[in-house]
Amino acid sequence: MTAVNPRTMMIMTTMTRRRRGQSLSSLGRLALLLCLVLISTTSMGRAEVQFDAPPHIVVFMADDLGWNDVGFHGSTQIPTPNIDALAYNGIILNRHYVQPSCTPTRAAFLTGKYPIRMGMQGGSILGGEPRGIPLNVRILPEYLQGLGYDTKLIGKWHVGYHTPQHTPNRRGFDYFLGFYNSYVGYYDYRYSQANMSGFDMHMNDHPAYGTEGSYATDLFTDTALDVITRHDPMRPLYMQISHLAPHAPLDVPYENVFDEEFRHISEPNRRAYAKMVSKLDESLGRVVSSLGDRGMLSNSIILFLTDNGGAPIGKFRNWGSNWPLRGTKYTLYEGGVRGVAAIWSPRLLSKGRVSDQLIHVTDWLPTLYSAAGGDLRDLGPIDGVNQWDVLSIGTGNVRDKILLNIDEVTKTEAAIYQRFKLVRGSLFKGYYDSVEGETGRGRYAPIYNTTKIKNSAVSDAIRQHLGVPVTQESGMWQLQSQATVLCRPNMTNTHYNNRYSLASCNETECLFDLSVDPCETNNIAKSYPRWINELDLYLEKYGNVMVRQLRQSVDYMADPRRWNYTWQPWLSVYDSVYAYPNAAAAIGTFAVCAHMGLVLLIVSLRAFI
Ligand SMILES: *[C@@H]1O[C@H](CO)[C@@H](O)[C@H](O)[C@H]1NC(C)=O
Ligand SMILES: *[C@@H]1O[C@H](CO)[C@@H](O)[C@H](O)[C@H]1NC(C)=O
Ligand SMILES: *[C@@H]1O[C@H](CO)[C@@H](O)[C@H](O)[C@H]1NC(C)=O
Ligand SMILES: *[C@@H]1O[C@H](CO)[C@@H](O)[C@H](O)[C@H]1NC(C)=O
Ligand SMILES: *[C@@H]1O[C@H](CO)[C@@H](O)[C@H](O)[C@H]1NC(C)=O
Ligand SMILES: [Ca+2]
Repeated sequence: MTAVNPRTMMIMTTMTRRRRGQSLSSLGRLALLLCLVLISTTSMGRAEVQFDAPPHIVVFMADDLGWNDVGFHGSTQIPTPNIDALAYNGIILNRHYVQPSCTPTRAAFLTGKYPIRMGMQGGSILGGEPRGIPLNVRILPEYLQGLGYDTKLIGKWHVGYHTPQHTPNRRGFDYFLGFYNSYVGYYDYRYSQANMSGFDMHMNDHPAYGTEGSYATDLFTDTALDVITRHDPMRPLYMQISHLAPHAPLDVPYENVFDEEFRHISEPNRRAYAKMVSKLDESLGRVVSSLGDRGMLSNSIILFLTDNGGAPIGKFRNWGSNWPLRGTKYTLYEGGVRGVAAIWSPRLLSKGRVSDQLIHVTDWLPTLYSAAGGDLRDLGPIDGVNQWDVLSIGTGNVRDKILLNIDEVTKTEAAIYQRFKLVRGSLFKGYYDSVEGETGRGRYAPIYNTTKIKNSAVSDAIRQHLGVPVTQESGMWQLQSQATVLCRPNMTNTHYNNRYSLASCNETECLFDLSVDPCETNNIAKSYPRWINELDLYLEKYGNVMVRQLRQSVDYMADPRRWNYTWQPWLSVYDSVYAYPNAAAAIGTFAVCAHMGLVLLIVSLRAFI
């Protein structure tokens, strides 16, 4: 944008602040105001929005949900009738890629940028770690507010809270009920990190003392229903329900979950996990019903997705399963990054199908913004692409490449180009690379109860409030079979599980042809040097623009003991290293606006002369 060195900016800002005692945020606001005035006078007569009213957008995000833990991917072990109903009546996004852990996925979702652009490509933010999405990056709810949306975040945030400026209310959400860190206990809402421990549930800027005691999934669902009930249906709503479930710890719900339903699962932890997923499913049903009751469903877009793959082993083990995909959360194998996802909306023209379109989590910013009637040019340079039109129509492709990640600290990287995927490096000597989790098949698995899906709250709501027939049971079987990954797609036996020996990629790079080897068993690097070369160039292009990780050591000033045993912002934005990019941006915006202003002035003066 400007050629000024960011360090110079930093120094300039510091000087300005010292000299005039002027606050950065007011400088930013001034810059923004000037810009708005200029822009509103120069961009009159923009194209009208196509629809009568912008859609309500509900994003339902699960945390660490495994590929194999929804019915529509072929396992009957954990019944998910509401999630399945949404998927079968909408579009199953069967090649939806995310980042391998929480913070990077959420950052990518909210900004439309690959995390490497912001130094967010590494691990998730630890409690007390002073970093977050840089303040100069605008995020999805801010853009939607610009289109008149009411914006609500319920549940997990996890993209920074060290200063008040990094918290949801200052970043485009006009309502927030949830937690800042990577997880909390399901009943006590406490989070612990190193020798620090404290309460982490907040309503807007305040600790939500007194909410503890109800199961987190219920707290978030009840809050969502409350938001829907109070919402004026004439105003567009953006509601993001970022559930804690089914992230570890395995706290089972006390109510509304019946043991008989899970008796076929012999591993007790897996059974606990199944109950947690079941509550998640119930939550979706209640939210969709409530949208129906308020007359909002007929103009809604509902996106269901997980932030990363399940964790069948290791850190934050939740006994999720990514079978038959290889690898777990944290890895760049399919089990880590090919995330469960589905979308439903009456606005989608072609529904009731499985999409193999390549989608990356960065695509949701432009896709939802465009569906909301926004002009994509507002979003500036991003990595996400608008998938709405091809999703809706059901043909075409807008993406044939995805950067899965480059992590310069762990030395892992991966990318997809058409059928091919290149993977380099491993974590913990490949510990997470070959695990999948339970198959959920076999003689103890229950039959797939499609009647239950047809009678689910989601199906009921669609039938009743849209007056349209829902996908029939025969259709469900067909979609389920299409959405089920077979390790060797050309084999016809669906229970085929006799593998090649897994190629080890921790010492050499691996190239896989996902079209015939979605389970990443067979390294074909030696046979396809041209593709290695293509993918290498692609990775190098991003390697060159990568911002080094913002990783910070934990600041013990964040210790909840200092803050009434509650996790909350502990720094002022001036103390924070990452205030500077923001200051630079404010000055940058101001400089550009001043420049534009001058040009306009000159042009108008010329007109007079
Ligand atoms: C917690 O651990 C850190 C680093 O080990 C130490 O500096 C700090 O004093 C400890 N705090 C308490 C209250 O023990
Ligand atoms: C690669 O993985 C194998 C086992 O999967 C392990 O024995 C070996 O030490 C690993 N090598 C490196 C360099 O991590
Ligand atoms: C399937 O679910 C329906 C309704 O939810 C129930 O009545 C029926 O007994 C179930 N079928 C089987 C075989 O479990
Ligand atoms: C498997 O099937 C796909 C199309 O479904 C085809 O393109 C591919 O060549 C087949 N591979 C083998 C090894 O038969
Ligand atoms: C401190 O936390 C307790 C709950 O743990 C709460 O009841 C009390 O109001 C809080 N005090 C302040 C000053 O916020
Ligand atoms: Ca996660």
